[in-house]
Amino acid sequence: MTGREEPKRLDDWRKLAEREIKRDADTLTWETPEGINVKPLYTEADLQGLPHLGSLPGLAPFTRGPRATMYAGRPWTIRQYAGFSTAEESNAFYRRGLAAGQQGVSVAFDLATHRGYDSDHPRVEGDVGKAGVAIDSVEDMKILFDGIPLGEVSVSMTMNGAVIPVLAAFIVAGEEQGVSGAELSGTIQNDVLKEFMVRNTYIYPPEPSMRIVADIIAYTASEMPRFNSISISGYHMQEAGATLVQELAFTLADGREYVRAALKRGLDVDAFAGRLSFFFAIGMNFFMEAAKLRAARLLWSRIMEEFAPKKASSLMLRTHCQTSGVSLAEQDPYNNIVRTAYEALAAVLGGTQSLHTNSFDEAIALPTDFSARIARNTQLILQHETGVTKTVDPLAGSYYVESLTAELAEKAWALIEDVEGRGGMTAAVASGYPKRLIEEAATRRQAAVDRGDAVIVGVNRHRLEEEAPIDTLEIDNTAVRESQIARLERVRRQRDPERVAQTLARLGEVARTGEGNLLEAAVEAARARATVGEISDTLREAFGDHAAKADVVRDVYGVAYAGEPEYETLKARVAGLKTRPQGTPRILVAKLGQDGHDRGAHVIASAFGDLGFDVVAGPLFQTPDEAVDLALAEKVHVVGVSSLAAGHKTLLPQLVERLKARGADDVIVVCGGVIPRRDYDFLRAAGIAAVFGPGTNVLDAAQTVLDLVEGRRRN
Ligand code: 3CP
Repeated sequence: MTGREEPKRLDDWRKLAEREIKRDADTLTWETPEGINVKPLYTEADLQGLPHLGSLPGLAPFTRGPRATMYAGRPWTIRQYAGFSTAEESNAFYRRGLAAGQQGVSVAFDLATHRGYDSDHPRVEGDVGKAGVAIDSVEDMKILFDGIPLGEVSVSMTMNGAVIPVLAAFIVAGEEQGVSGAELSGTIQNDVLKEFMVRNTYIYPPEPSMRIVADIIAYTASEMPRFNSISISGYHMQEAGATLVQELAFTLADGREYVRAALKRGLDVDAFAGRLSFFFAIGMNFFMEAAKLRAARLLWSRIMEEFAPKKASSLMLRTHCQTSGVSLAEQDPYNNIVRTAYEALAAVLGGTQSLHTNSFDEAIALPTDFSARIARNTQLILQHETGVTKTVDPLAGSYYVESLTAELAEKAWALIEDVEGRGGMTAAVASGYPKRLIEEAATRRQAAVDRGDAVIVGVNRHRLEEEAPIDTLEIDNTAVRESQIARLERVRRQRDPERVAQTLARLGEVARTGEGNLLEAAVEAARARATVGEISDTLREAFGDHAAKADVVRDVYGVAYAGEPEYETLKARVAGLKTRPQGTPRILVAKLGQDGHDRGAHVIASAFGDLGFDVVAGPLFQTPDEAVDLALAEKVHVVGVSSLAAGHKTLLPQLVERLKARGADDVIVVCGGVIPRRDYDFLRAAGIAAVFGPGTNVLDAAQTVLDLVEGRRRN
């Protein structure tokens, strides 16, 4: 078919299509959450005038991939993100993974480490060793990589808040393994802007946090040429509910901001740009995800052109991808294997450099050896059995995928420019703008799932009558904490206290004066065996702590439901309580411990608010005592705790106990989030009135809470 004949032939097609479906063919157009109208048919005509066509892989603007031969020359790195419990246990897990075909290591740290607390700190009692491995000092880091040659295996570390002490400990662990900084290869996440937006493992306010990023870029550029200084991450944005356009735009806008920060520090663009790396989520919108990676490379090279680099590699976007955690369901969990496989294929067709595939039990717990094996094998099978590695960018030229690439690029560029108009990403983040857009998208998505407009098999369609339990991994965090504390005490006993004090004093001076490099000073402190907590506290003294404000979006969930009988009935019930003795039901939506995943809490706060509840959105990182203080001050009927980082068994019973101790046992406590079924009885016995696991319909949860408040349902 030639372009000239097409209009008439297209007309014929439309007539035929409308005869087939007996309605207007335009009704088949799907409007995605990105606001892209996906048509049922793309043709050659859709390629007309697309500006990005005709490029080649390995050559700017790299739309078709950063390497000339891509996977035909070398497949992507199978890099599974893992870490739990102690350094010994995580080390054994990595070694088993590497022996079984994994190609790179990716460390998950526990939340205590993320937030710069040693394992013996009272604020982190529920967090040690839970959502990742506990690292307190170089001694832990050495154990973590024992028997893993750091000169050969590249190591990625997801660390942002406590990035200075953790990277310093890694560098020293390398040194003591006989591997110099120049030989170390790997990546540090070091992307703080998205922490303020979605992930929340920040420690310091934005300005000193940006200095930390720039100091790390400067240090690695001169001392660690094989090391990627940053992993500019959209992953957590999509996990928090962002559309793909938002994920793309905000990530690239963050990248632009980091380049500016490094330039401001006096670096030459070509000295560091080639070692900036990226990280995206890959969700279930298959073709759009592949197109997103192509659009990302195209736009990044456009952004980098502004800084006039001389090296072509400075324009190149290289990325890690992870299949989407939020797309996985607790219900009928083996479906998650299938979801992950499709997502992995989309990442590969989009041209990722490195990939993590989630384990099917991710929505419930940490992976077991069994689920980790399936996740790893999903990639090995793609690499060895499917033939997808043999041809570079096999989707190129597809009418649909090229159109999507162009449309995503265009929409994301408009949002990038919008951010630019607001003074760049640091200013936009400070104003809460991107966070608000993401939360609105998340709430809209939740309403679509609850209404059944967005189908999730096994959750809101084809749900099983009865779920068979699966084996999940449980961490005894009391044991982990005790063993960490024992090692910490040993480290403190054996080190030279004077040297520790001197190196920490020097670090404090570098932080306060702005003279010198923070990482360089922290490496000295780490060599002296200063701990992660001590190094972080030294920086806290100079920079202060950041506290985010909890804003809740309104009129998004309710708008999606307006007029629906179920929603209106519930709303009327809530309104009816206003005139009854207890008045409008008041709920505190609380986050306990160092768990910063707040999408669920915000969606609940927003939806309950629209239903007419009085909602108090609690701050992040509360201790049970602090949550009780707030609950009593605000005179709430209900405390709803959102828990996504496995601290529930420690922190929730404490909360109930403290309420009782303060004579407030009439306050109803409910919880939701990533809570395995096997813990439900434990929590109920501890006084939790209702547990809402993953995949709970928000209206069902609201109804249960209302029943509890009205006394129709007993605790
Ligand atoms: C690659 N190479 C090639 C070819 N392809 N050489 C010849 N022919 C080819 N076709 C070379 C590269 O130039 C490079 O060498 C080496 O092979 C490795 O390739 P790579 O593409 O750089 O791959 P890798 O080392 O795996 O690095 C991938 C990136 C890195 C760049 C993306 O940043 C990375 O590994 N990121 C991972 C981030 C991560 O794991 N994050 C986990 C987040 P040279 O280096 O010599 O050039 S987990 C968060 C989960 C949620 C949460 O936060 O809790």
